Amino acid sequence: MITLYDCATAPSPRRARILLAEKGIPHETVQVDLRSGEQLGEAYRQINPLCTVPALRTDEGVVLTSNSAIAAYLEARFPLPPMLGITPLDKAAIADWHGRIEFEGFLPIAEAFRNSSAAMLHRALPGPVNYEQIPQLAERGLARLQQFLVDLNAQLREQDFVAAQQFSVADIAAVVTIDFARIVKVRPDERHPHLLRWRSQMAQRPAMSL
Ligand SMILES: N[C@@H](CCC(=O)N[C@@H](CS)C(=O)NCC(=O)O)C(=O)O
Repeated sequence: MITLYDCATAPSPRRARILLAEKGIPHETVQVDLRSGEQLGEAYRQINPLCTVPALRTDEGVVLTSNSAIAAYLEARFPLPPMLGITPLDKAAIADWHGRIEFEGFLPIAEAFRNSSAAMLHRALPGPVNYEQIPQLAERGLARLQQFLVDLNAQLREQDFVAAQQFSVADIAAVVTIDFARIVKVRPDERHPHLLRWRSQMAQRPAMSL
């Protein structure tokens, strides 16, 4: 049985959770309590030395430690419904937006949050090594996040999905990222009408409430 190491309150494992649900893949879930630091404890370190969630244990017993690896594995094992595109150009468009959402959306939010929150003191980056906060990175993260909202809104101007006219991992990552922005008190508003329309269409998919 596939096992997802999850944390119900964290955004990164939510991507894997939604992907598993959209594909209808049976699995077990183990909660890792990030608030109490369980990810840094010896037991979880034995499972994932990177001390992050999500991690996914495959049927073969291999532990995958990133959303990218998890999506690649699940798509190869359970091709339908496709979430990474089918044609070469669709695959390229989805990979392009998936990467942009991580680097231009998710990471700026993480930078803004982790470099300013008292709860993240000495924990400016996830993982086994402690890093100090750099307040200027929080400021830059907020500025980049505003630009990301503008760019994603423009991308959705005449489209129902983020990439390749189909539901994909790019939509999953974008929903999780837009919702995660609340942690730094940012929400799309009337300046982003296409983004708001797309987000309310996405809310009709049951997996998006996970
Ligand atoms: N590259 C990873 C990033 C995972 C990640 O950063 N997860 C965060 C939760 S959103 C985490 O495990 N944080 C642990 C910590 O802050 O110590 C992926 O997306 O798969």
